Amino acid sequence: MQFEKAQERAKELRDLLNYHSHKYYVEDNPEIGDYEYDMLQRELAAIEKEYPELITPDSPTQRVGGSADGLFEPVTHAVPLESLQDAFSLDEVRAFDARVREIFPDAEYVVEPKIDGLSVALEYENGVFVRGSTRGDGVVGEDVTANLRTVNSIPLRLKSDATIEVRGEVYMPKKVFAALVEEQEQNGEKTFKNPRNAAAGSLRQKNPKITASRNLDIFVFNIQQYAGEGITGHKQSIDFLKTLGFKTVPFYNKFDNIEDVIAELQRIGEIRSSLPFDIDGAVIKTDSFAQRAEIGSTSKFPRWALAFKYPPEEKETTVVDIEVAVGRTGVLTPTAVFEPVLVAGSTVSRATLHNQDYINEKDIRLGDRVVIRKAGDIIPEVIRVVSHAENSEKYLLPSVCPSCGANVIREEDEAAVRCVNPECPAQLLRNLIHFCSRDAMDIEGMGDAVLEKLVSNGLLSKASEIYTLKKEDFMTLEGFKDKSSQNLVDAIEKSKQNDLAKLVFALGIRHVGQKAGKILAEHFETMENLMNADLEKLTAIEGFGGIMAQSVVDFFALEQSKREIEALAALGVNMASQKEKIDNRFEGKTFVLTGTLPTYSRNEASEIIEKFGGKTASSVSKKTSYVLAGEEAGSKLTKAQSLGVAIISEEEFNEMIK
Ligand code: 0OX
Repeated sequence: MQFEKAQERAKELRDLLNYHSHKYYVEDNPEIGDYEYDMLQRELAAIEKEYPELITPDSPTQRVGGSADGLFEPVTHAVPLESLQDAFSLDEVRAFDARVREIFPDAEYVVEPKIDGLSVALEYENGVFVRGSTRGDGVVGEDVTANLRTVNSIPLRLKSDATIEVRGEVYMPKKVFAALVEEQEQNGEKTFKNPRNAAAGSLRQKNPKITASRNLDIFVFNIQQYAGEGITGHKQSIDFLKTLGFKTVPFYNKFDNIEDVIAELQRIGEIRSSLPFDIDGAVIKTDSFAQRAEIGSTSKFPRWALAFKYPPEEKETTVVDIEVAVGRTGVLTPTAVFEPVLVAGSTVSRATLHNQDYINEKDIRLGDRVVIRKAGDIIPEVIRVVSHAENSEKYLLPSVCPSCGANVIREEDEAAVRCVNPECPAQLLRNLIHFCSRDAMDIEGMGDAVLEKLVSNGLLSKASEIYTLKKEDFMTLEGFKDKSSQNLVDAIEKSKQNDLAKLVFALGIRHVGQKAGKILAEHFETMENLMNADLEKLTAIEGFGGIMAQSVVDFFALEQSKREIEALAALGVNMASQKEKIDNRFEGKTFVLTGTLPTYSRNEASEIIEKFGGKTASSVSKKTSYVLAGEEAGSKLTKAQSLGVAIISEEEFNEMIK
């Protein structure tokens, strides 16, 4: 990969990984599965290997596990709890074998399921459980002894008086998880996303009673420290742990060649979904301890072990429908509905198809046989089409909005198809909130809550109806009295006099912000002129881009938009720009505002400047006439000083406009 490309992609990957890592570790609410996360992490690691200069201290590849958050006492592990090197293909498994056999041609391996839970260390003194801790970053974990005691399968006393430290994986059985999620749903609580997160959340409870109620379980798979003699290999060590009373990994067969190891990996892959616990792979370990010592470890993982990760389970099914929903922003989102199938432990029947490009790329059609999987064993997705139904046609998103029937549009460079109808019920509340907001029509008191009530009571179905509301209508709303209702009616009445600029912004035309609203109002002076403007006229305006111009044309092309404007006009809303100039004392002068002014908001100051024929700009240059500076003015002030531009306070400004 070229350096510039690698640099760009590395940043993208770091941002993505940091985002998902936060979702997973901090919010306990992952959006993607471990498999996808691993793939992204690998891609980044590969780039960083090629260009080590791209490694940054905040790169997710530099993080080894999570860090303790201070709630539980730290425990420094006497023997680190190492992590495992991952492999995603059988070629990588064979390469691992080749490396081992270079040193030990007679190596033997043990294959275990890789339990998807949390690693813990358990310490026993003279056969008594004395301390249990989480893995943490492998070197320092947290003391969770009290919580681990509640796990019934952890022996509190061993069958011998051994002094020993072992490692195991605490997990939540699938059935326990299902029951817990059902209970959480019934209680209206947030549910855990998967058994691993449920186990992690349960083990880090401050109250051990809660941990106890969660029915966690454990599989022990390693001796960390033991003074006893005579144990020379892994399989033997697990047999020994069993005799001490531990619940050990359920299968750990030994093989003397890699093809048999691979057959075992495949066998485990096949029984995976029927196991009563989640696994995220299988672990291959060199059996002989003497050989392990020779083979050694890297700074991160042992070279004598490998974690083989299974790709997510895939299933075939038939697409019976494609449903299209309109979101609050007007975006149309297609969802495939298919014949229900059991994948990775639960039945699924829907998957998002994202947008038209996604559908085109995979050529998904109604009636298709498709392969689906759960990304990270959580979110269902269609991976590919197996075969099209007979006589099927390419699927196209509807050309009209399924919610309101208005024509939809697709903007250049955008994957989404959108409904821009101002009356579309799916977007109504959001549009109304915008319409009434301070920088738009500025109707004081018409906030989210009031508008929501008006909509749900059937009193509002479009913005123009705001101007038909009467005092009595407000009186029907909970909490409204005579005075508060009158205040709202007055605020609505007052907003009719707003400048055209505010109304243009209030219409919620995509890409047309407050500034563009002003430019349009000043340029066209009346709503009628604006509505009649074509693309050519619009693009000719200074400061007005092609995307904005197209968006304005699309908006006014809609019948619903025209009707809405007519209704607003008929109800007395001002449709003209009233830039009454007081005088032209600021003609040819450009002001830049910076910092917080004592009394004026930025908008108010700009309006005053414009009323005296001046202009405002966002950055300081030689052409700037004045910088109007308030408190905490930053770099603009410094720039003005260096360019010798006049800097004035609000007080001086007030003098100028007297
Ligand atoms: C598991 C599991 C995790 C011992 C040396 C490096 C990793 N989650 O089931 N880790 C290991 O091995 C350790 N084995 C396992 N079975």
